[in-house]
Amino acid sequence: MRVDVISIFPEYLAPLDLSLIGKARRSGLLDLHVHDLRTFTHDRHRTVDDTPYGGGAGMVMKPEPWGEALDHVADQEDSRPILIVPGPGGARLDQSLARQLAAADWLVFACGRYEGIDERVYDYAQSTYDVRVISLGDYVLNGGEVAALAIIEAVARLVPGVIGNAASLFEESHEDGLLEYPIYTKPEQWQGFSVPDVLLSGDHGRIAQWRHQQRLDRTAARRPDLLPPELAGAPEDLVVGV
Ligand code: 6GU
Repeated sequence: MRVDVISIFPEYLAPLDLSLIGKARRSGLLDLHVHDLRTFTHDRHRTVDDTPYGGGAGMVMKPEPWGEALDHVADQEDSRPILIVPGPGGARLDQSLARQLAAADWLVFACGRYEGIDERVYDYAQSTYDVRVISLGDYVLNGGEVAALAIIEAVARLVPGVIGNAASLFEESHEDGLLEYPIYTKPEQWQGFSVPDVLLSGDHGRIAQWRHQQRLDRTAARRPDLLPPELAGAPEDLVVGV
């Protein structure tokens, strides 16, 4: 998969050299390029923002540097990349969208700052890109960079080969609509807290049943919105709090 990120703070993307994503880059599974938006300015101050037409607070990112940056990136190959613009006004990222994005050959991230990017950039980009505005959730970050990091991590780990143990991708929260069960390792006793007996029983049937119940309980307690409708109003012995 190819990934390009355009930002006025390319240093924000430095963590993409670390851990599994860094390894995927070095192995060639992930072809990642970070571009400095200011490269595409032509004035002495390398200006990327200006005041909003119609008035209002804050500054707006100017269209010209974005137009040039998007042309420069898309010029490098001839397929139609997905352009992801991270922003609180976008469609919420979830595991199913991450899976959809992981199937793409090429993602480009346009990280906005200030109040956002001049709206005409979205219109202009449509001719070359499949444009998607994506949000992490209902709160506001200062810019798209941290969101791009999160989206890239959520997506890249689903690209075949990026995670060594592919089985670990199936047994995790949000893969089948329930949160994950609690996990324990040695020692058996720690700070007066014990590992639940059932996990030491060797009875795999009971363990599987216990884990499933834990998943239901946790989901009911922490994320009732995720519970399937047939369990949402279930009696307390089925979904009790954690
Ligand atoms: Cl994707 N961007 C920004 N700037 N703020 C956000 C967000 C994204 N998701 C939630 N808040």
